[in-house]
Amino acid sequence: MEDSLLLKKDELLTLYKKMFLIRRFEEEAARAYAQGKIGGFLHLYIGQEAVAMGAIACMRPDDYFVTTYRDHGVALGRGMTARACMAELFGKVTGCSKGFGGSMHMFDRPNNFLGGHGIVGAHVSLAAGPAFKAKYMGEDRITMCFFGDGATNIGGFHEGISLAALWKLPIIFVCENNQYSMGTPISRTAAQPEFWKKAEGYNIPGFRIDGHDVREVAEKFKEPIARARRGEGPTFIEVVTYRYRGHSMSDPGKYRTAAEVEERKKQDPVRIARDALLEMKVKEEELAKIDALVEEEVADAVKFADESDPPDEALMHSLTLAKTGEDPYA
Ligand SMILES: Cc1ncc(C[n+]2csc(CCOP(=O)(O)OP(=O)(O)O)c2C)c(N)n1
Ligand SMILES: [Mg+2]
Repeated sequence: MEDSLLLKKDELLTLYKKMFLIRRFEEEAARAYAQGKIGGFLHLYIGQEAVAMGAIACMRPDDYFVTTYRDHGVALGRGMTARACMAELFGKVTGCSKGFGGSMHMFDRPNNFLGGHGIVGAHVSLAAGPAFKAKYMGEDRITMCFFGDGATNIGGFHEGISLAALWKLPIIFVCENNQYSMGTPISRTAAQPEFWKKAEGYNIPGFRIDGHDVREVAEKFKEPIARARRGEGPTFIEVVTYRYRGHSMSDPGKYRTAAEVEERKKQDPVRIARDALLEMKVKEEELAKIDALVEEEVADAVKFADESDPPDEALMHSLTLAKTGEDPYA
């Protein structure tokens, strides 16, 4: 990569810390799942951390984020506390969705993170909503919508991108191409495996980037975001990445070889960021201190989640928009 494209050391340190937090948070979540402390689904983002963090690094606090069920990375990256995120996984009242949403339904209004959605592709249409609202209200806020390679084959994706393109909405469509939809490789799902080319069907710009180096992701996101903020409409960015764990915790991963996974791990985004920092003359001891802080934060989150109470039924009945009268996009 050209020197001019590199993030400053402090920026990269911040991104490294967040990526390591996401990694360690999810490893501990997997452990808690195996211990029966987390129920339902749990889709891990391990291996894809540089996608969320590179994108988030270029956005403003008042911008919106919408993503899939593989949502802990975006939630934590956007600023949700490890405590609120872990407690949600444990189904506790102290979780970000008061324990009613679980892994797939993270939500964080203060950080403008609008979920966490379980229906493949449907959230692409939902994401066009806040983008429309921003344009309608004359705000220069962007919406960033993440979805998988598999989602580009489903109706909701096409409906959302079609209107967003027609109305030149301020939204970035981010296709996280992790090579698989559940256990099915893209060679068996996609007639057009260069997903970015789908942008052409909607007359918007599209391109593909590698998603392993957070510096490169951040660099490549800057211009599309500036373009959307100028009112020139959406961009489709395909980010090539890989998930190291199964589709969800119940996936034994028999559709790919251990050798393939090991080969992909050679491009570990967390390690790439760490190595880049060492090259920038950050001392090993400084990184060890950051790592220790992250370990503390994750251990604290697990303890907090474990010790929190589950929500009660009365709370469930009181939690309706009609009752609170709140605007979720305020
Ligand atoms: C409409 C719909 N169909 C099927 C499913 C079941 N399902 C959950 S995840 C998934 C695969 C999606 O793959 P992709 O979009 O590539 O995202 P990834 O899981 O790889 O991040 C499927 C088929 C669903 N949740 N919603
Ligand atoms: Mg996929």
